[in-house]
Amino acid sequence: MSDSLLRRIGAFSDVHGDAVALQVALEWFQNQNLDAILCCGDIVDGPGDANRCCNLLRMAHIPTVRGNHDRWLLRGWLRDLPDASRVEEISPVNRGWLENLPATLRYQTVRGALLLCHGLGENEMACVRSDDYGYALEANLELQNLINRRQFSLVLNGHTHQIMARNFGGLTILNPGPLNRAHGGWGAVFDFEAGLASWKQVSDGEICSQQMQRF
Ligand SMILES: [Mn+2]
Repeated sequence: MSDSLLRRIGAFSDVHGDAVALQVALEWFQNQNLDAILCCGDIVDGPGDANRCCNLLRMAHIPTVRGNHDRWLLRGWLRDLPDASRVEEISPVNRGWLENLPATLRYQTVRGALLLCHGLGENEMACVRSDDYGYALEANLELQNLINRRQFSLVLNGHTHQIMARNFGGLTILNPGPLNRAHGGWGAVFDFEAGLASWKQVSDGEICSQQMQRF
């Protein structure tokens, strides 16, 4: 990882316990000569091995922000969700790692400042969906704040489980989609120099290119 402007990154989100997909994705991303590999949160809750997911991310030093499920696990909230992770499954070192995940991280790219978050900014539950239009966008306070403050050119987020690259004036929102294979097994390479999003899918232990979009 370099401290200079990011040109091309790998990103994924909403792992939800899928350590198999995470291992495949990390190995693939690590061979792509990327400037950074970033994770938009929601590591836990889902069928699979949340503790192993934490191990993989922690040992690979992947910058990760906190998702709503990561917060809920630590607070003991909504533990009756289907496939909810149990806090006892998570090793003390990984619990500490989860506790210390920031809500947001900031980066500089060749396309301007990037905000890494799970939802929108500090709010892990806020989101923009690919089919939100009109009033849904106007009434989206977190989105309007991000657009109007002009502090960031790029938001890299997750939470919706939808792949997306949408421009709102000077703000581009990029969502790599959910890495958990039950939700699609998505990850993405975002090329800020070329303005190109390339979504990848994990299937049968391999990564396949699926969709590209200019942003
Ligand atoms: Mn979420």
